[in-house]
Amino acid sequence: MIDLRSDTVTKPSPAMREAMARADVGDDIYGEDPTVNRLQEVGAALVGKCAALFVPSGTLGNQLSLRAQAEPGREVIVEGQCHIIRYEQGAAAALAGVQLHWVPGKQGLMTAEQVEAAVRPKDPHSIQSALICIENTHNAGGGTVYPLSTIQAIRTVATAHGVPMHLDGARLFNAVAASGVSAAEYAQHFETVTFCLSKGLGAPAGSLICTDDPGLLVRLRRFRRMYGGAMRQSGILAAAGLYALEHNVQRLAEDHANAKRLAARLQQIPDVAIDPARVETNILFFDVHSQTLSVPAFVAALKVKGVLVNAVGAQTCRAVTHLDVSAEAIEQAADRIAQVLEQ
Ligand code: TLP
Repeated sequence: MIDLRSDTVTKPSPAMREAMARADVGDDIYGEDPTVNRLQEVGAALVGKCAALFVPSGTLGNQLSLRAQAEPGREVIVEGQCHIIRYEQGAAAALAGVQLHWVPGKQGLMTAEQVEAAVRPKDPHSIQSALICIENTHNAGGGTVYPLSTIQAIRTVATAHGVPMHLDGARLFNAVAASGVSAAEYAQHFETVTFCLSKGLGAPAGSLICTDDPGLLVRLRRFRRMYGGAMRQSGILAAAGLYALEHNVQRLAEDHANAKRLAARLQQIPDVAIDPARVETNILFFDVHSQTLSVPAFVAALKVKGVLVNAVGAQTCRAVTHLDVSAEAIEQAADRIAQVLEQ
């Protein structure tokens, strides 16, 4: 099966499993797991922050960052198609008690002018803006990469209004691989930065929330416990994360090349609409305009042929490349997509 539904589907390699089996562990709620501590140090250093907190998922990383920086009844500025809005089960409202103020982005990217317009005035009637969130790369936008200059401009707005910033960097290292901008260059503009170990980096679970603020770290740790995300001998998972950071960051460019390869092949198929120029990283969206197959029927027929993609709209599918899909498998997937649509 060639699984292109997401880069979350990667399985730990034998070498990663070996690192997990060998991990030295302790009770992380006492701060005594040496492997978790090491991962937190390495991860924080990678993004140029002082400290990091290991959490089980990217969703929890986002939600703790919201909860720790925005009081209930405050407003968080986000882009309209971001993961926090679409895929976190309303947690911002249900758990953090914040109101999301969404800005319509272009392929997921907001401008500084839009963010400036979204910040509420500090008057006695207005709700107060507590946090600005950016997603880089932007998942629903098509794996789009924020230009550093846009982030800098949004930061200038945030600083002028005294509003902190959070980066949902679930795929931050994909942005790094595509742009050549370092993780630290991106991260310096944010109070909190999350990145996932369990997507293109290939670990089975885990994300890090990175920050320079020791007070914020205490709050994040307390809310992690409140939300049920504090773990005990989690060094077994952290060892996978360390392995991922050591071995799987540099190779992300291969996934981007595979996504571009797939886009080029899909462009040749008459019933498929795709703009290969919009494929910046490892996520691609394509439209299916078949006279005979609806998108769900296309996805089902493709599954029978051994290829999985996600239907994400009436006409639209998402395919994501990752370390368990080779260039050869990408060619096979393209062949099978063409066959299904020809039949
Ligand atoms: N994205 C998943 C699904 O939840 C949609 C995927 O298959 O792409 N931020 C961003 C930008 C993400 O894309 C995701 C996962 C998360 C946060 C949450 O990570 P997890 O799944 O670890 O909670």
